[in-house]
Amino acid sequence: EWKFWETQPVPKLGTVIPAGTNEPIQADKTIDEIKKEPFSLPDGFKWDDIDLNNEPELMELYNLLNENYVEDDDNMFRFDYSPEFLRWALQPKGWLKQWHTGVRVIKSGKLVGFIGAVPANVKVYDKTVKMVEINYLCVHKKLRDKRVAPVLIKEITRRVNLQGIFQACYTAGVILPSPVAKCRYWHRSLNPKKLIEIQFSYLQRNMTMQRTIKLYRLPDKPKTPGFRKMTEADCPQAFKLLYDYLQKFDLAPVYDEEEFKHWFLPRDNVVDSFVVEENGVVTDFGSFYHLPSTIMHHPQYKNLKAAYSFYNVVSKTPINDFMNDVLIAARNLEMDVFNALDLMDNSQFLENLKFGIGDGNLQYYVYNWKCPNIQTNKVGLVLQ
Ligand code: YNC
Ligand code: MG
Repeated sequence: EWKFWETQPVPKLGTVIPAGTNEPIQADKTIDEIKKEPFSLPDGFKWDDIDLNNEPELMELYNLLNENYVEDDDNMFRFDYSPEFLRWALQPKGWLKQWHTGVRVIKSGKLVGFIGAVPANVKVYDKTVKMVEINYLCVHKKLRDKRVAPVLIKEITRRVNLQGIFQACYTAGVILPSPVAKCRYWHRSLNPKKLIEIQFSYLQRNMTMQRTIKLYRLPDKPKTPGFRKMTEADCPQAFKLLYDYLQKFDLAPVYDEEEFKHWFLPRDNVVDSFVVEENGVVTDFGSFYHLPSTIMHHPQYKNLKAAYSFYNVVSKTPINDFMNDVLIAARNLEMDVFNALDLMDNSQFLENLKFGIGDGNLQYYVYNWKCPNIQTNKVGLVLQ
């Protein structure tokens, strides 16, 4: 057990870290302590960085993930990150091509593995640390259980270390040594009939389809005066709202205004943000990203359209009213479901707005860091 992870600077499962501890496990390496050569892949495979600005390469990554990335526990749905979404997620300020690390079959050139890193400043308790966020670790189904994932992880670590960065954060559905926090997804039906037909959700006992549709019905348009899509002109104020809000969490990104614009200015079918603005004053901010899933075996429906709650901050509108407007906006973009984690202040609206609890947890990790566990409502970090 943990043949790979026990070699890594991560806390062993079950260790309790004393209050007040908040530091690296292993000291930063000097440049000559970092391997200059890439780690060895099994025979017949080679490293190849993916150029996301090259359309055919972007499509190769899209297809690898579309066919081989994360599925639900019952293998009914698989994430279908769009090409534009992958560009957005993997090219924030400071992105590097060598952190879009691919593995190809030498003979055919086929892309069969990937891992991505992007730079981020992350606050852990009272320290802000330059890290990377690791995401989109994927090994082709035909290459599973051959210890390729540890090689991908060691190689991205080497490439990140070469830039003077020694910490990383990442999330996974699986338990690894050792989670720093644990969150749960909740789901709010927007198109209950479809969700039931594809068995994403089930008709409750003593409920008819008609009563279910009525239960989840939302008004035609948002109700809060001044609620609208965020524009570039809103960014200085919306940025300030979010920046100040994130200070109160024990695990949260620290953006500058440029990064705020990257992550939150609306991009069609990628990310949407909304504000409440009256007389030039932005008082509330909310956002979600678009992450559809492929429905793997259904005669009629091929695709599940899902909105994922990103960051939300209210300073004037009651949270339930504001998030209800966000739900309406998502429904008006033809989303079938709105998903949200129970982190930040989300538990204040989940039950009131008819979200149902999901199955399985999302575990949060910080590589090469030791600190006590963070309560779910003190997590202020949402990865894509
Ligand atoms: C996982 N998700 O325990 P041990 S999340 C990390 N994250 O190691 P093999 C994982 N490690 O137990 P396979 C992992 N899943 O021997 C498994 N492992 O110590 C560990 N799935 O490797 C596992 N994407 O190659 C074991 O397994 C070892 O062929 C086994 O490949 C695994 O992106 C995987 O869920 C996940 O594509 C690639 O199953 C494959 O099964 C797959 O024999 C579907 O691996 C897609 C999927 C994962 C999504 C994600 C975050 C990844 C974080 C990686 C860790 C980053 C560390 C920080 C690095 C930078 C440091 C700096 C500075
Ligand atoms: Mg493998």
